[in-house]
Amino acid sequence: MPTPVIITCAVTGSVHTPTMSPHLPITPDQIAEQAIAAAEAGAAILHLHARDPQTGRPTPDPDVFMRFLPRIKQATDAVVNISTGGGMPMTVAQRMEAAVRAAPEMASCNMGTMNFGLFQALDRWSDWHHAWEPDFLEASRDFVFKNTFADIEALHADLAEARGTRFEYECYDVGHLYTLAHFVDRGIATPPLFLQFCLGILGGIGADPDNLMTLKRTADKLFGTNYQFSVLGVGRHQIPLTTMAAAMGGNVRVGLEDNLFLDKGVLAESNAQQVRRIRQVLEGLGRPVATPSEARAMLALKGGDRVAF
Ligand code: KMH
Ligand code: ZN
Repeated sequence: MPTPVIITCAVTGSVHTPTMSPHLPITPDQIAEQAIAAAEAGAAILHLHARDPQTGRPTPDPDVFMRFLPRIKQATDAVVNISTGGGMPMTVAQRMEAAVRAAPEMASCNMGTMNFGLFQALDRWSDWHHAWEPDFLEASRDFVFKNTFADIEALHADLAEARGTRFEYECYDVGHLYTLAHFVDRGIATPPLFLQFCLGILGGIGADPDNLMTLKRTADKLFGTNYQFSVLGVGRHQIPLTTMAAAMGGNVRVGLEDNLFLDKGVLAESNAQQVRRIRQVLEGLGRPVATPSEARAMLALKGGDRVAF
């Protein structure tokens, strides 16, 4: 039997802003509805951020997360993965608050301090719905996405050790794999690892097939068979790179956090639409889609009944 593919759906994120798409979920109701529909379409993992319901600005407020997490849990069996990457200009402490409160099965762990340029979007959109949007994008020119060794240690102490949460290790460059190997050597990060190769962020590795091969080869060298990898490609690279990942035996991440479109010039009307699109690809490749319980077994997760929401 071919191994099943875990589809992660990253539902809203903190990279896109409300003007860019009317379909970007903003309110707790919208985030819950789209997350549930994505799970029904085949996503085994839901990667979640929160937004201020009035303005759409990314927020770390655990109370806002708590307005949609229980609803998602009641309606689906999907694995809930809470971002600790947050969004600009949150501090690392703020970014961890929701995951610490909710003790989810999974959280993201970003593997290096880096630039994270969003300001190129200023050339593509105008007539902003909210004054904060252009200011937010412009601020990325001088923002440091901070993920130091101490930050990664703190995440493992407060989430993995204290709460049994396991990580989606967000790797934006080859060096991030070596940082993860360092944490494995120290016994802090433990297999089976779930690596998310993030290609196409301005500040990280570029979105092309050769770079994906390099990431995979490096991970093979460092982690042997003790890991699973998944791929996200930003914007128009989403489907080509996730298709390549699936053909290479990996897992895939889709969702409006990473790409607002379904086809060139055509906005995706929902996260579920993107999940269905990659599902068609997987079916064509003859790779079965992992159920949430298969994903739990593959990633050694603690179970959906052991969370605090
Ligand atoms: N926005 C993605 C490129 C996180 O939430 O921790 C990476 C991400 C980070 O999802
Ligand atoms: Zn995210």
